[in-house]
Amino acid sequence: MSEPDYSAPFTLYYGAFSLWSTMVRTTLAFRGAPLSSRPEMNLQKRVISIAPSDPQHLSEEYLTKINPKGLVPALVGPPAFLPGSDSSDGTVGDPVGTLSESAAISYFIAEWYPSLLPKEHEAEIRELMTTMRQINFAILTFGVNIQLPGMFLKVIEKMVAQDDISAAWRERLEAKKKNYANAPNVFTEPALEASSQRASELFATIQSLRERYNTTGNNKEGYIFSATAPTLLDAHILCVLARVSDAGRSHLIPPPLLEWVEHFRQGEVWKEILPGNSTLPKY
Ligand SMILES: N[C@@H](CCC(=O)N[C@@H](CS)C(=O)NCC(=O)O)C(=O)O
Repeated sequence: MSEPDYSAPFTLYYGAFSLWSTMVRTTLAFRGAPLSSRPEMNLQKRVISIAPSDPQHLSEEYLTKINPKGLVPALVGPPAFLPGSDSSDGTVGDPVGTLSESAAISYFIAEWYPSLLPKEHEAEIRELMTTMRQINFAILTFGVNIQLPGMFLKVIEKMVAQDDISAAWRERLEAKKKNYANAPNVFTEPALEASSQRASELFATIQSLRERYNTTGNNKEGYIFSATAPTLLDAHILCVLARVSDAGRSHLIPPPLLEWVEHFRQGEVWKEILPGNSTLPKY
């Protein structure tokens, strides 16, 4: 079999204030050197507004050609690299040429840039990435009185009321509508309690790893497993810490980790990713 074309173009669709997008952008910022057999990934980034006033993620193009789930981030590239996935649970799988989960996108980037997923810590990193994805960060951000699903429902009602929209677009909008309508069953007090508990356990585990590897001897600098080489776990957890702290829930975070994330936020990587510093959307 011939080698794939490593100079082929990829596009990362991301939301400027989307937590899961920010994790992928930080992973890219931490990428290090590519595999010696490959050039830098030929990647362009395109911002997609997910604000109710300008819902580009609900557009026909995005829902029918980019990500049928209507979520950011999404990585689009040559099918030789991104074969697509069928979902067995009745939700929409990734079509050929797309990856639409922040973890899957980050693991894909780590195949290209191996320092993001060092072999000696891979099992630990994968386990903690899975744990992180059992936490509902939207409920930790917006609380149980989240307004966004209701706002999007109104937007979608108007869209589907038009007779002249394509069947494929209508189908995807109806699926989004169902999800937004289900929000009151998801954003509940017990769910907030469970996510707070899980987040605080996750942060305690990260803190104990930082103590175990003690990479710099101070709380502010370095990464979880190394003083100088960040992994994709650092990228994802730093974004989560910033968001949980911005959302007024820093009591869930051990003080040394707060020092770590505050220091990171003063640095160049964060300035480029979130020039206004805050992770919170303004809508
Ligand atoms: N499991 C997905 C979650 C992606 C996600 O929920 N993205 C949010 C922004 S952080 C989104 O696109 N929201 C728009 C909507 O709900 O319609 C991932 O890890 O990438």
